[in-house]
Amino acid sequence: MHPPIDQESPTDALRRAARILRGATRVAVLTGAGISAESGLATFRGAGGLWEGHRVEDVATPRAFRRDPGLVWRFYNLRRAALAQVSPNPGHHALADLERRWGSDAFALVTQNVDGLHQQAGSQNVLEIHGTIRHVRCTGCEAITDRGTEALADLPACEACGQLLRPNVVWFEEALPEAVWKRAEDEVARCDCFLVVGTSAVVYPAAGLIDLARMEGAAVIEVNVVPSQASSRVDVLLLGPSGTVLPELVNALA
Ligand code: BJW
Repeated sequence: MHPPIDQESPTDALRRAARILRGATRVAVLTGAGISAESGLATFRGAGGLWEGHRVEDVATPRAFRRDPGLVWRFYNLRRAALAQVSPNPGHHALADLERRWGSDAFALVTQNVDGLHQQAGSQNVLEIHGTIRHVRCTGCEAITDRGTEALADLPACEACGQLLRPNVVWFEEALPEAVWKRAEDEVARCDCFLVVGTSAVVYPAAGLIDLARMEGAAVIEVNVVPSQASSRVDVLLLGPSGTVLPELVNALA
């Protein structure tokens, strides 16, 4: 558990985090929308977030898609277009550096993000537990196709069967992709150090990985610009933008 924030300087917290990380044999990471904020992608919650001006239930549930697929596709097409304009930031690159240091067999990156920026930064062992907006899935034949960031129709149709396509992401009330989720749980349960970056930790089951890591004896390091729902149950809280803090953490390992 981290000491009260006012009792430890940011430098001491960084040193302590580096010491923990250096001693770890296996490392797992959980990222959320905050890590992509410095690339120019909006987070979900809070001022200026993606949900501002949208009710979550209007754009991120299967019911919403059945009710008004045009509205849901407008929301996702805007985000796909934004993706074509952005690139990974130093936070993404720092995590790719960590994977190279530990090796992909001992390092796993579990992400709630659907933007693909970790892979673009060079991360290899990436588990996308909420899917990816670069892929579409047919509501008829279930075929999954990689459409990258190409512009799609307002109501895109499957080339094979003509049925309506949907973004291949996990909406509220939907199950996470089983095999990917199982691997994420395995990696987190086996790690000695769990790094939690840029997530409000309010969405389950992803947020439950923090408790799993703690239960299995891993040390938890959090990076966020403000304390999150997870902060009271982590060992070190590094307050600051991940695009600055993660490169500092990598440097502190040397
Ligand atoms: C920075 C920064 C910088 C900013 N540097 N930091 C147990 C308890 C309670 C509820 C449930 C439960 N189990 C299941 C539920 C229900 C539900 C749920 O969790 N609800 C809660 C909200 C109450 N979960 C589900 O429905 C899940 N499915 C499921 O459990 O299936 C079983 C089931 C079946 C049938 C019925 C019920 C259950 C599915 C969840 C799917 C979530 N999908 C979304 C959309 C994905 C597609 C898309 O992108 O459009 O995933 S919702 C959205 O939230 C998205 C994100 O991945 C997810 C998490 O958000 P994230 O990443 O944390 O972003 P923010 O914006 O919240 O936070 C950003 C953070 O960054 C902030 O802290 C900032 O401070 C920080 N930050 N700049 C560092 N520069």
